[in-house]
Amino acid sequence: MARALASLAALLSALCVASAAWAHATLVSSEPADGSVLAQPPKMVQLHFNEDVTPAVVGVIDASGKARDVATRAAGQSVLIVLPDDLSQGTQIVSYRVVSQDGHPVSGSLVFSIGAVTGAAPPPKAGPLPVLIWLARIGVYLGLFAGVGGAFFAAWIGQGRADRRSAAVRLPSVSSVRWPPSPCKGSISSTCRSAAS
Ligand SMILES: [Cu+2]
Repeated sequence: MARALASLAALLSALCVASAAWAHATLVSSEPADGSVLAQPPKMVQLHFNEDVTPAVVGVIDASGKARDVATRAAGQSVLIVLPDDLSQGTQIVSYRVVSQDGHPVSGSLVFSIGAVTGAAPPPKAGPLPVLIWLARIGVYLGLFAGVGGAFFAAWIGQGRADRRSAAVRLPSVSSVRWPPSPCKGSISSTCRSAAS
């Protein structure tokens, strides 16, 4: 029963999310179109949505990977993005975040290229560095393990030797040692005092 209720709740929440998503503004088209290659740098990018939107954050990353400041203007269901006039040849990335009429933010991005497609996005910093870090870590762990293990081993072996040595030294004198030693030696308990008196 609880399980059925839980799945019903999950279904209802999924439906809510879905209906909320339907109410969000969606990008219908853009000029230039996503992925297009242009001969000349465009003056602006126009984003056309299915409902009125308010631009929140709009950014352009140029072909050299540099973030550029752009001016934006809302015009009903469209957002106009005025581009810098010194965009270099290559692929530019336009990212946008707009607010739907229901107050929900919608974000997305599109790319267009001037002249030719280039790798506009800087490659993620992968390569030999992480491998070196991992090797160093493994080395530290191995060293730690060997160090602790070695110290333990040395202590253990050394302890064993010391025990054998002290035992060998002590053994001949065992007969001269009274065992067990008197429990009252150095004790101040009342039973010991009464026994001593
Ligand atoms: Cu919404």
